[in-house]
Amino acid sequence: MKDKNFPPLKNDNLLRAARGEDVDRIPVWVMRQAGRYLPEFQEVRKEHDFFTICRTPELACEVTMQPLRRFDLDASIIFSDILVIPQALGMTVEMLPGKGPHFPEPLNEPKDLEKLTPEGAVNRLNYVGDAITMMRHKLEGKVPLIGFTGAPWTLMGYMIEGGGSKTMSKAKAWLEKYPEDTEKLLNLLTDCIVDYFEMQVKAGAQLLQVFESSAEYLTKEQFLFLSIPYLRSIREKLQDRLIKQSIPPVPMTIFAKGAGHSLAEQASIGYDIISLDWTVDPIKAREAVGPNITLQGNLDPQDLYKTPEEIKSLTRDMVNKFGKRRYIANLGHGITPQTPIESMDAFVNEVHKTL
Ligand code: 1CP
Repeated sequence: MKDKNFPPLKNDNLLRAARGEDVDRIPVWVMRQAGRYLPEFQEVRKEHDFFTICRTPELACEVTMQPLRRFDLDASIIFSDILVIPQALGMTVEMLPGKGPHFPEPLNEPKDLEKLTPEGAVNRLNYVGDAITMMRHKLEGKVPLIGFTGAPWTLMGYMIEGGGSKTMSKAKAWLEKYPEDTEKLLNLLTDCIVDYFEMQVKAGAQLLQVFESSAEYLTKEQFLFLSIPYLRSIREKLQDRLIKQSIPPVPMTIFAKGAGHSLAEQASIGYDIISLDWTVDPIKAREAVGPNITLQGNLDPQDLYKTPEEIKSLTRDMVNKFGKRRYIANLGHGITPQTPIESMDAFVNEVHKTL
């Protein structure tokens, strides 16, 4: 935004690819590029609790910057987590070392919804906006800054399971037992996400990604019923609000892991970019979404355990399949803590050699 006096953008390849314009080189970034595979991230984590890093703009900016110092990336993503929304709604979320997120008091039954505090929730997330604004200045226009959220179904899953789950069985039981309360909760989360995204754009986010990471637990029918309508509504409501305030729209990405069965449907809800997990064939994806959507993805994160030569060859094959227009290179899911640093260099630099 003009009044914040942000430095001009020097590398806008990500935004060009999002708009379907020509690029100087194929833009590449990596989901979870700031994270546990980086020793310097581990150092910061030794000193600070996970959510303290998220809530302290200086620390959030420092870890957001870490991968950009090492690798020739074309985007940064603000350091945070999807679970800051349940926290802002009044739930306690802890990050247990080696185990991941834990909710001591998950949602067990519909009356627990009364404990949620949607009024003013976005104000309790102002620290994310502060980190975004600070990061835009610290980036000095090097690359664009991505903001993000979890999608309603994915957040609902964590709020009911109380943490990660291999089956989402509690959340799926809830869907069957309480269809009306499911709708109520998904709508509540949708409204909160729209407020949150509006705040992120005003703070300086230049692209927004919605993580529907738990789409993989839904059947196609459930995905079309429990995910697509809310994703559509997030985008429509946000764009309406931005237009009313004469704020230019920002490109939006949907990453629905495990929803390769519904690419045409994902392409129909107004998002600029569809991010693919590694199970989806790029050529089939392009056929399904048509020419006017940008695709992002989708190297298998496990491929980064291979030798640099193998990684380069797989990366070239991937880029050749996607083609060079309307394409953003990425992994098919987050980078894992076990990934060797050299693998990131092999991946990122090989993408850039292809154009
Ligand atoms: O660099 C970046 O990409 C920004 C940081 C980022 C993002 C985009 C983090 C930091 N988390 C996320 C999103 C996120 N968080 C998702 C969506 C993306 C995905 O599917 O991977 C999900 C599902 C979460 C929830 C979460 N937070 C998990 C998964 C739990 C599970 O088993 O289901 C975990 C392990 C976390 C913790 C977390 N978030 C981020 C980091 C670096 C970590 C590791 C925590 C630590 O340092 O102890």
